[in-house]
Amino acid sequence: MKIVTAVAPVNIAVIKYWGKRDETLILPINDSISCTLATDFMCAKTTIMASPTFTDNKFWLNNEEVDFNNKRLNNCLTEVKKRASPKCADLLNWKIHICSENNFPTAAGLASSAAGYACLVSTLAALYEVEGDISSIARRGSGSACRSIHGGFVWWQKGVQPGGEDSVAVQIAPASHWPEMRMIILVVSDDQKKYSSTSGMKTSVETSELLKYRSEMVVPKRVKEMVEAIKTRNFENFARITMQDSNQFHAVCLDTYPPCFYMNDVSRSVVELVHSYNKYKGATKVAYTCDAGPNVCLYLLEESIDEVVTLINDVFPSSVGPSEYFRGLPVNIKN
Ligand code: 2P0
Repeated sequence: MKIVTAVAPVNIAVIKYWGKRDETLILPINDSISCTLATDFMCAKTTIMASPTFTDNKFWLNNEEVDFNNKRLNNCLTEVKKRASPKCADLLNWKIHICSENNFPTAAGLASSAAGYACLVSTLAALYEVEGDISSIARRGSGSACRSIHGGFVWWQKGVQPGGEDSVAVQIAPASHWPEMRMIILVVSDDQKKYSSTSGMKTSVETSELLKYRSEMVVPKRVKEMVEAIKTRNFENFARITMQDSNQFHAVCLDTYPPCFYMNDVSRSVVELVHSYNKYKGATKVAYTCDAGPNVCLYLLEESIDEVVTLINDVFPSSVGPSEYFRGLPVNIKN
């Protein structure tokens, strides 16, 4: 028998992925950019055991057995097996038991599927000794998962090939390139989100004219500016583009018919607080970004951490959300 374990962290996009041009291959309509968190906080951990004595494939997620007959899981497994090392020929015929867990709320808009599938594919790749880039395999599990394969600042290039061979994630720079960069995750609610990202973005593609404009006219320019801001460590530009892109993503959600509401009053008051703080400082010191849920991620530099954490804790009493997170544990970026 053979046992392998891997961990993969969450990533938080600063240029959002929203919309597919191919639902089966999970090919996006635009490029996206994110930062991957350090692994010790908000990560998925997966252990896989393969044995010639197992009679069935089995999968446990957060200590509950779930159906192995899941399309995305099986797509990932098939793709990994295609690239298995010749040394693993026997192993390919053995059944596997997968055990995966997240150390943060699942499906609360905290990129749990990104960490989950990145971790699943990394563990499968270790099991079958796959070499080379595995981001295009993780993409088949969940689009955003391809970005969690790398640490630091990561760019998912949408690619042009119909089969998706060039729809891969690449590292723009490791975390050490900008060691002062930090995130604060504000868990406004750990409830499961109302509409899944998968169905929300499908409806957006079908109904939102703003999304078409965004993917064709806005994102390509923004991606270039963001890569430049990261390469030159220009926080002012990094923060402005991050906030503008979050706002446009939520505008697309509102332009979707019927609309998807992800942010709530608490998220919006964090947004207002960030703008007031930046105005008071006379410079852009903090950026907010919200995904498909009400939680807010702040990007800021180490020099601002103490003041911003104090401010958040003063303005939002711990009763607003699970205090351990809401009090704003600064998170490092993974190398
Ligand atoms: C992102 N999100 O770039 C954006 C921002 C949510 C809002 O990637 O259908 O869970 O599995 O490919 O990866 C959520 O999308 O969707 C997402 P699927 P996924 O982080």
